[in-house]
Amino acid sequence: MDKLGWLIVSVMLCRTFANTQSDEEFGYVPSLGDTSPGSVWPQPQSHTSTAQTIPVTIENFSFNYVASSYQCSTLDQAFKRYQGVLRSMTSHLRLKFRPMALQVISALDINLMSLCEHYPSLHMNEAYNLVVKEDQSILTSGSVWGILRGLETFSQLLWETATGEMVVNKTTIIDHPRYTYRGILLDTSRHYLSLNVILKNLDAMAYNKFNVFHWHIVDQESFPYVSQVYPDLSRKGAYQANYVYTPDDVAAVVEYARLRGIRVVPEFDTPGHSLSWGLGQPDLLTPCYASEKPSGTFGPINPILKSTYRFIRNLFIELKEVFPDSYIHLGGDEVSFDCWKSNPDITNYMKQKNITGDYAKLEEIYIQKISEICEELGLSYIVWQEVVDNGVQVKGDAVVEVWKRNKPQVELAKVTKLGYHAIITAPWYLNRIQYREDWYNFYQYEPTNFNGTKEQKNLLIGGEACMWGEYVDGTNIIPRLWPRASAVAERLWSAKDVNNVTEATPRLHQHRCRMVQRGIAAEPLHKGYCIHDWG
Ligand code: CP6
Repeated sequence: MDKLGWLIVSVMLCRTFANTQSDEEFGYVPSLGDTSPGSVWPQPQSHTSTAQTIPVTIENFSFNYVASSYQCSTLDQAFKRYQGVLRSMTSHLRLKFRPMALQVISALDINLMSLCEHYPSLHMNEAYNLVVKEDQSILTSGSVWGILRGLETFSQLLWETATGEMVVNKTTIIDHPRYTYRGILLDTSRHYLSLNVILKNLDAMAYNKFNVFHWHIVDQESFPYVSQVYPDLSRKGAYQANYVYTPDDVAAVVEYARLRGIRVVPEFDTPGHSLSWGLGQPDLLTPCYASEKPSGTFGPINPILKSTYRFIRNLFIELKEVFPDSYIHLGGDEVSFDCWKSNPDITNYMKQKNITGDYAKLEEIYIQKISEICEELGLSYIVWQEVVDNGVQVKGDAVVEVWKRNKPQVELAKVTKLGYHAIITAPWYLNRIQYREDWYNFYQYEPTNFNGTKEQKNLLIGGEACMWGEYVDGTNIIPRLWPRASAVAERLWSAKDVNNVTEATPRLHQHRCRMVQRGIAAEPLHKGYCIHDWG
């Protein structure tokens, strides 16, 4: 045996030896628990497997359409990605020989039963069936998006034996998501995030079956979106010249997401949270007054000028071209009325409209006009809960996002009673951190625990994990999100009764290690180690 061979064997002996020693001495940590490998996260709706394992050849693994299947370039690209994922599962401990086996799995058959859709949507079908057995393994779905989810599941079923052999258990999975909207919010205004980080996060989202990237792209602090109709917005509003998203950058993000069955919903939050917009667009913001003179500071977007609505309309015409999703997020949260109150032109306008003193009504007038622009342009929209709290009537297909941590159940009951679709993010503020396993709370939150009829519960279409950008940038955002966001992923995908943290812990540990192995810098859940180390 050569030197390397001896090294491998001795390392393996050490590991075997270590596992027989006392917990104390070698740091074996029972709190993470043991679980059979090849567990799937988020847990499928139905998963049956036997103890029988079948070897898998992970080099040159092939994905083949069955004769009756539709074919699809989105899937062809996914096959290449997953070939890479499978190859990356080889550990450095892997032995170069494979025990003789009568039957090995070297291919997964694909049966796509409908035409390939180009872009994912709120109503996409993500259900799939997966059967893994010796003679034929087959993945079936009524839609390309279901095949993508099934490929992810298949990749998670493979595991490495102690002798370095890749195997899979004989398995049948029937799966579909509990909720159709499963999002992650990233905020690229408080800190700029490089394209690399955004794409890396889309990889992690795909590994967790998330399907919406809510891109909170601009806010008070900076305006990194490069607009072709209003280039001064980013020229003057970005942190610096290279901290921007050009049309090519946005197209790259949208395409990368699409290939993974992830929608990109951009948020252009108004009329509040818009300070950075004012740097590149004169007269857009309300001038605030002090002692009957303009103070030089600015407040929310000025709702009383015709130019405001011309501007928004032109911008949204562009956004409709740049972002293919049929939804846009209009924001509408946390509008401070102080500046509007100080401005005499606003006061006069409100007198004319007979709404003196009713600033929520003024906000309503603004949102109503923006809503009409969306309607005219054929854009559907999402709004933060304040919009409805302030009495605005939104469009029938609008989605209301419940974020306030104070009694979200009461808000959900109210919003759905009004007949609106809702998504929830209140329990999932991942930007907030604590020195403990805070994913327990994310995991155990039951979205349907509010007073309402069955119809009302059906109006709740999902939720989002939020990562607001005040304290994160490219250096720490990925570990802060993962694997904590995975807890949210399982809540939104798996059955209602999958909420036991004790059962989930070993699976989540395994899933975190799997993400690490795939190049996601997911932080540890607690004490312990991954078999395949980082780096
Ligand atoms: N920015 C915007 C924010 C927040 C919101 N909107 C926010 C509020 C509270 C917390 C975190 C973030 N930073 N535009 C609220 C939706 Cl804890």
